[in-house]
Amino acid sequence: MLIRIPRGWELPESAVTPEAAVMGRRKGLGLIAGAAALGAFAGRAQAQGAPGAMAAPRNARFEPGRDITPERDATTYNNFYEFGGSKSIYPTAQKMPVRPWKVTFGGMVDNPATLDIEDILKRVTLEERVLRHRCVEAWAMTVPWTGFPLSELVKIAGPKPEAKYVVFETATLPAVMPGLRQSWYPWPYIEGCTVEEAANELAFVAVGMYGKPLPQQNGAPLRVLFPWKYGFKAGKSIVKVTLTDKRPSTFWEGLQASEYGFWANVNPEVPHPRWSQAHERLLGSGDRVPTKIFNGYGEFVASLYTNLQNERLWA
Ligand SMILES: Nc1nc2c(c(=O)[nH]1)N[C@H]1C(S)=C(S)[C@@H](COP(=O)(O)O)O[C@H]1N2
Ligand SMILES: [Mo]
Repeated sequence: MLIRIPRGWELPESAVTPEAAVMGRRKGLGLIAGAAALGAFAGRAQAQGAPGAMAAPRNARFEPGRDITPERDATTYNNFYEFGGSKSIYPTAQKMPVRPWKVTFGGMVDNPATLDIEDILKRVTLEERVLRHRCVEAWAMTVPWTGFPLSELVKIAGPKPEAKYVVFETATLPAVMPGLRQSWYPWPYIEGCTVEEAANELAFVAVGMYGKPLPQQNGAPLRVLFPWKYGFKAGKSIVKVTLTDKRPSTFWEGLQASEYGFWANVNPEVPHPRWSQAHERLLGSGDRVPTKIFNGYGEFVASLYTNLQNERLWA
């Protein structure tokens, strides 16, 4: 069988010019149509996910320093390519069943296991954190997430001393994910970080947002967050956590390594090959604000990289 992998310039427009596609679509969304769609989606989300609230004490250590993005914007403007290449995948994503949900822990671990999400939730302490999120496409949002430190998830697996990386694999459910038919993408969606990054207090696992269980389009029932990195590192709907001594080949790196590297730390001074990263557009208000190095989280994470100056840390 002949497998032809398209080169960067042959990729569909949605993959290579996210900015242009994004801005146009946003302007076209009528207020009334948007509100109606959201109402319908909220009803379905209630029926499928764990209903009701997901309250947890707020951790005030991570001050966002800007307004929280309206919930409606954060939950109707998404990147989740398994459901399609547009930002408006939220109606399609409602079909993904999020219970029961199992996560497999494996690789260089003391406790290889497949655990139900409910068992994982029993072993962690939930908190709320308001975190800034910066997509590589230069839009950003500020979201109150409910979840727990990534270090707690890694602890459940029990990494062996030789493990150097943590790899996260997203669900692949062809019956409900039409985007998987776009065969030029290197499915499954794999992302990863070093064990040191995973141990950093800022690395987070979200299971809720805005005081409610995560909606499907935002990565239900659990997704990772690295607030100092570009958003594509934040794998959604995780089914597998693997500890390894080899740097994983990640989804976006596999697609276009020159544009989306392994480290992907936010830096306003290192442009994407096709656009500037100096500013970002806030979902909701549409305000254009300067981007900060490490997305403003340098005090927590800069020390992770002092001995890695030869790595391509920023793109
Ligand atoms: N499985 C999966 N995870 C993913 C993506 C994706 O396409 N598939 N997109 C990433 C990108 S590019 C961003 S910016 C964030 C978007 O998260 P949000 O939709 O909750 O804002 O999810 C990340 N996680
Ligand atoms: Mo992104």
